Amino acid sequence: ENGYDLWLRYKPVSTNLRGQYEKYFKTICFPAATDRLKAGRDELIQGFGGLLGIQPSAGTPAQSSLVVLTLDKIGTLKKFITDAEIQQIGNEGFIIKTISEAGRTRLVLTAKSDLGILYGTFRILQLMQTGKSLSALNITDYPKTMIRILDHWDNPNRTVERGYAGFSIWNWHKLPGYIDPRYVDYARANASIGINGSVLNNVNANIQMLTPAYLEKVKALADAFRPYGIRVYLSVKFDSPIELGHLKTADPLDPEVIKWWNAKTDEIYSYIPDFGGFLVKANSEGQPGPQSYGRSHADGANMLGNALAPHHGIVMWRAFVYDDKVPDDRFKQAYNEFKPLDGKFNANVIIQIKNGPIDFQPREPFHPLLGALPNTSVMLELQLTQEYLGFSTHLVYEAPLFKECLESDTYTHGQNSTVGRIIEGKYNPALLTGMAGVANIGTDINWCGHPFAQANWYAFGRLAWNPHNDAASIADDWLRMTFNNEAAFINPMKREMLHSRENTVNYMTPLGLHHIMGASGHYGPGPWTDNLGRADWTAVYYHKADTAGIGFDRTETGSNALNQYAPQVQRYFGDLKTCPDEYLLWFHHLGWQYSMRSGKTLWEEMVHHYYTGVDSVTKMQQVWKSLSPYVDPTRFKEVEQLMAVQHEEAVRWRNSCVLYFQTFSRKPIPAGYEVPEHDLSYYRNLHFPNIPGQGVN
Ligand code: BDP
Repeated sequence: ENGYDLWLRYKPVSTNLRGQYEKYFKTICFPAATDRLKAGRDELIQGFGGLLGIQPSAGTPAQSSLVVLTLDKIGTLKKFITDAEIQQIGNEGFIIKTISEAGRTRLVLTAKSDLGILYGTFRILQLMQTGKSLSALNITDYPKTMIRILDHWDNPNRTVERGYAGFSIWNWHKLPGYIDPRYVDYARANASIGINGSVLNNVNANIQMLTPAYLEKVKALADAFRPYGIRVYLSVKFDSPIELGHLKTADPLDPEVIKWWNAKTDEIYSYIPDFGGFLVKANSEGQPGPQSYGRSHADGANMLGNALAPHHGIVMWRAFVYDDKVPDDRFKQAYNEFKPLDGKFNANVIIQIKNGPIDFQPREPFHPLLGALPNTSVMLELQLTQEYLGFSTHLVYEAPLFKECLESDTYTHGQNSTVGRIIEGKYNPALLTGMAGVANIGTDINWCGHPFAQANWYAFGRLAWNPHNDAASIADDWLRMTFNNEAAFINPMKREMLHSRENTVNYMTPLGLHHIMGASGHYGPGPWTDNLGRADWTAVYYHKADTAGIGFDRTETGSNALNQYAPQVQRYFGDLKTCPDEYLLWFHHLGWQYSMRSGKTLWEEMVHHYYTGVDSVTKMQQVWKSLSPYVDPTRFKEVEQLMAVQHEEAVRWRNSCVLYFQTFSRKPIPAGYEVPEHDLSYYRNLHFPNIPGQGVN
């Protein structure tokens, strides 16, 4: 095993359920007149072959013990399906039932669309892979969001911004002539978790992607993905009319510019009739945008929206904007720019908002724009690639991080108006909904660099499908499908996965510290970073440590960023009596002697978290060692080695941060904790050339 098969391994079923499964799949009725149905049937056949070692024969609906038909073809079996169920599943959902009639038991999978059938086939396989009984199924399921998409930050030269799993899987040079089988496996994996879109290129976009030669290549990928229900999208550079079209301006209100985008968009659709649309990073980190021409985000987004509307395409316009010319807390800038534009965006424009206000930190409070744009379509942007979570050497299961955001109560629509409900479009059904994950995929044989990083791709899909799924059951399914169904393996490893994100917060950024990573490539610790192109890229801007204390005061006495939240949230984070320890230094600047809930001083508590973080990695290593009987040798060894690297890096984070902050606290490391091996200058002087995944900052 090398991890290539992801969670679609289809290894032989060894439990006593085997007999039950076989009964259902001896004769199946699954006519496949379209590519999408064929994809579903092929997957089932492959799955039955691997799981059960059987090749089912084809039968009529009456003869078959598994019947897979869209609702319009289901005939007399329709009597088992209620109108309410049909209503509920929408266009992408499905119904799976175990039906007993005249002494016979059969499985029926039905849906309105071929895509619904495809999703249902993957569900049947998942049930078998995770050891579930099929004898009394009554499943009605459908995606709770519309756009479930991976954002690849891949460049045309195959480097990947913040990519830690090798190079881009898109081999632009060999496209369109050569279709790597990997593209199809990519699409299968995505379809298996309900992902229905893929942005192929980096948000820091290269205009090359819009040239005819590249559109041919994009078309080839779109054709490969189509059977799996994956639409392709492109990131576009706002100044393309100048750089590619040789116009004098890219002003979104200029008639020539409008004409250029309309023609370019029509051209794209002449290659790819179901092209999804554009993703745009504008007026952020040096990218051009409408503000460069005195126009607003809405002017820019709507101009592109108008070009796409006749083709039913959409614009995903990013809210990740900040500018060092604005002399204010970076936390506040996105809200300040977008809040006044609520309701001004076209119906096919959706605002893509990161989970937190700064940038995918190990822990962030939810973004204040979430819930603040009731008349605008919004989607959540999560980062699967571990830019700030130890790259692909640290085992960090991100679902608890995603859930923390999704379950945050924004109070913008009364109590319990959680981010998850906002993302589902509960409060304004007319709007588009969605979730984007910045992909962690590359050319590494196991796709994601770390065998456990696959779980983040998997969990993202499951949460985009249903934000109310829970992190533990997703981990459970993933472990069973990716490794085995042994309780003695699943239970301890699931516990480690569920703790892994908090462990990492502890050894990187406890108590609400944020953005204190190394300057070059965001690798390792760099709390001392104080001299970069702009203040809001440094660490000292965020931790504000001095001999009096530490933390970013975002209350009324400080930047008052808290003011952007609903009053209940303001009070919760603003009042030291209620602000959880986890968010303390996000919102408060406190003295080193500040007395924590635990009775420790702030300094002691911080030291405690850093040491606990490292200890928990040691414990995770021990647990993994004890599980060797349950894991194939290749993957066992790989994870073992990566955990050793993680441990070493966790120690470096701990020692660097504790020694650095000690220069301000001027307090000893409390007794009982191991003394750091080196002094601060040693850690400050470490250099790591050729860090993977370099980006714009
Ligand atoms: C940050 C990355 C940078 C990206 C930027 C973005 O450091 O490389 O370009 O986000 O989201 O996380 O645009």
